[in-house]
Amino acid sequence: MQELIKLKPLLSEAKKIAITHHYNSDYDALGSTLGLKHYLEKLGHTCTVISPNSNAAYMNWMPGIESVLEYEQQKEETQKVLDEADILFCLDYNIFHRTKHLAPLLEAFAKTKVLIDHHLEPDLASFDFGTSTPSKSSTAEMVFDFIQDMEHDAHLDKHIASCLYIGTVADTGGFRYPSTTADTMRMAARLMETGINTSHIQERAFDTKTEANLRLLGYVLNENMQIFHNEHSALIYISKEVYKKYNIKPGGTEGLVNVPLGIGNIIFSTFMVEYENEVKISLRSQGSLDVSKISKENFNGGGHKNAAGGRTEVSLQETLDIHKSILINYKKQIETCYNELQSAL
Ligand SMILES: [Mn+2]
Repeated sequence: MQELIKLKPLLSEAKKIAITHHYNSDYDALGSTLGLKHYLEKLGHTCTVISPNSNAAYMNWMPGIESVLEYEQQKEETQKVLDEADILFCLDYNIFHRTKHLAPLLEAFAKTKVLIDHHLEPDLASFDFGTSTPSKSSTAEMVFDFIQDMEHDAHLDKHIASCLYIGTVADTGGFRYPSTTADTMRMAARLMETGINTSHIQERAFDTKTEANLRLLGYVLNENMQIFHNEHSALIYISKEVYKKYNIKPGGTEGLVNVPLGIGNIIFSTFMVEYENEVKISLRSQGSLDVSKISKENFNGGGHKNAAGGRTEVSLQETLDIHKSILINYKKQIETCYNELQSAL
């Protein structure tokens, strides 16, 4: 894979460009892809953002979202865009299977493939150009860096800025996670200078709860949250029955995994949802505790050091048993990490 900036000559004349992100989009996935689209269109290219599946309705405020193709609903249109595209951009994922059913189409794409991503363990051999930097706060920040490296700062406008801003805010937990750097803050300042209303953007982005969401939160915190004070750990789980009873929509449990970290001595949080044939798991940690490693070793998953996902194909009860064994097997590491955090600052 060649450096991203080596792509510059290819972008010197108008191209047809397809831009993709991972399955079940989040604000960084859509913010980075739409931000890149708005930028590349200013250079005269024709761009289409392709989402592997439907995007949550609460994201419909994003500039350009109405033009996004959703593969699972628009298979023929997607195939046509990919057939005609000269360049395929892959953002906020680094291996094709993260796009699920869209993956075979992307693997078959025979022209230039470009990676921009910040997850661990990239499949570099699949891409011609790109950048893979796990220390970066967000893919949105990497798109900003690309625009700077192209010496196109003057092209930044409100549409590009809104998209990149919300992607970064979401992936840094509001500039809170350790991936937030001085560069991240300088970028935020530059994006604000375009005139975007950051306060309004965050209200539109995050004040999206429904009454059912809040009642579900009340229920699971009361009934299905376990706190293991000695292990500095917490667990929340949702069974199939509860999922149905509260009529949970995709994205409706977003952020629940972070809630127990609000307890001062909790630094490791696990969240499980039981579906028909699988249990999906989200893991969060603070400090040096590497949950992407824990997920890889126990839940067939991966992600970032402090935020990872995984899944099992066994019952919820068996998955809860795996969690029990994690608390035993990693107790020392969790303890060490907790002590580091106590002595920090
Ligand atoms: Mn991201």
